[in-house]
Amino acid sequence: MVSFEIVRGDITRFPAEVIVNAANRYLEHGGGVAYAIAKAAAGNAREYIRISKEAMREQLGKESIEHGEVVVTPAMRLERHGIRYVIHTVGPYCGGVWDNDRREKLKKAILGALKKADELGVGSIAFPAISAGIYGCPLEEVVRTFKETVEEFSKEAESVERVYLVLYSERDYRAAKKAFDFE
Ligand code: AR6
Repeated sequence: MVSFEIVRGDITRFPAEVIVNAANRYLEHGGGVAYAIAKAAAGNAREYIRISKEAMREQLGKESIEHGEVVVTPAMRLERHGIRYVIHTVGPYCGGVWDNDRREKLKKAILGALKKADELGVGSIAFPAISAGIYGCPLEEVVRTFKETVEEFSKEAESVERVYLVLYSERDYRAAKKAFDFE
């Protein structure tokens, strides 16, 4: 059984073995949670961007990733919180618009990270609200898509037992809880 919980917090210090980054295709961690993770992990975001791009070349043999593809980087300074890996995944850009295509892309992004966590043999994984920030997807839809995707994944999960969705602001946390309980 896989549990799914919505919590409030800062993902850069959340004690899960894997934390997920809401990245862009080029792993240029310039803003949002990506910048926060990069800075907290390496001390300097530019250094973590270099490490991420190198990992992308090694793991995928290319310079950009598609929805569903993921890249793993070491936790570095985040290890002090019990974090072992960072998995980078890319959600859809919405700009306020939501449709089936975006839902599918977000599903792929979430599922890609969950499967990679299983491959790494970890028990816990924490996600930020992928695409609900700079990419402008409606938070309620993002929460719903998380719930659906984790349910689907739980049928095939091997090592992963606990999945967390970490909301940064109190407002987002409340809205996410509401959307989740409503389902
Ligand atoms: N802990 C948890 N959640 C956070 C944190 C944190 N420390 N900081 C922000 N969030 P975003 P996106 C929340 O914009 O929409 C970047 O530049 C935030 O409040 O980070 O997928 C990438 O490089 C929001 O709810 O990701 C891409 O170019 C959620 O994390 C682009 O932004 C996601 O917001 C990706 O945009």
